Amino acid sequence: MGSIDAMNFGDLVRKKLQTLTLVAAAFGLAAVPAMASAQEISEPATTVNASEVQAESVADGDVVLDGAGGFEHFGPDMIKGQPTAFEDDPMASLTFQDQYTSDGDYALWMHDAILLPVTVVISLFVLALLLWVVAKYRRKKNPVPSKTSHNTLIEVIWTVVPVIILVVIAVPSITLLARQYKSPPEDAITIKANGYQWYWGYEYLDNGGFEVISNMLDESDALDAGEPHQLAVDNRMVVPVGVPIRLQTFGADVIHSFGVPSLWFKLDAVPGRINERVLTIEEEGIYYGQCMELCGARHGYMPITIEARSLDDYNAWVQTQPGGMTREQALADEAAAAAPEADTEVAEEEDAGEAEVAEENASAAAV
Ligand SMILES: [Cu+2]
Repeated sequence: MGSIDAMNFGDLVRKKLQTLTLVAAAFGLAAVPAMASAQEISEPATTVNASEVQAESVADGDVVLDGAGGFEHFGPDMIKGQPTAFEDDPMASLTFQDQYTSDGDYALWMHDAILLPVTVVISLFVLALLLWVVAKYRRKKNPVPSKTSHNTLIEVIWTVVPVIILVVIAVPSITLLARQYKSPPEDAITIKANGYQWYWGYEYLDNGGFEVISNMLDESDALDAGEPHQLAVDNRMVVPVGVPIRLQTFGADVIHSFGVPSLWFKLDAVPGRINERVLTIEEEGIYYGQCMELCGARHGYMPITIEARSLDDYNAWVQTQPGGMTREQALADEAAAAAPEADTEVAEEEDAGEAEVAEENASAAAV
């Protein structure tokens, strides 16, 4: 008899634990990570242009010209987004990197102020319940177990409370999702990150269409430069700060993923389609990321280094690149490319007019 009653109480406790497990699983769903907003666009013709530029710059043997044209890259003192080793700072190594975008600030706040406290409180609550059951209802202390199988009040509570918790989490969670899906404004600067096996190429579509090929530095070069090995690259992705960037990703061979934790940015780079998300960096600095989709043998050796600079510095850097021009110059070029047709037409008309005059003169002379 006693053992059957004990099973009933055990079922009750098990039921409660199942509910809590469901709640914990639901948290995982509520906190859906950054998602790729995908647009099915066919690969634009600019790639051909870019590979030409690439071939050119490789032929020059002087790929990205550090310090060329008076432009100086940031030194290691400007490193802001990078992982922390446990040995250096155990607490910092356990949590997210400092955030340098407004989405990142929001996500970090949601984690620190909502998710983590809720998780901690629920975990402690379940632990306390377990300890309480183990201590109070052990066989020695409680030889005749209770026959309780239902308790309406407690069942209502353990249904309603998790629902309230989920609703509280859903509000900031959906807000964060919506923020990440926001389309870039029309005047955003377009930069396309191409994932190759195994390096990145950054195409500056609004600045002349050149492509910067970025490879990982080997250990001695990285340490000489004062940068972390396996994150430092030879040619950085230079971007303007405080300006919305229309960051597109594309996989040139297999699926890669462009991920920079301190900028709250992760977007898959898929062959045959362009993914796009807006990125606005708040502070000048150097931010490290990595390919975040297993893409082959050297997947672990295709880091990302973003150097965020003032718009003036960015424009200066752009002009040190083969075929690089500021957006104003690029727009002026476009306008000029459209204009000559009109000029030629006018010139042809003038020529025709002159010929007519000459003919008239000739016939007059003949008379
Ligand atoms: Cu990759």
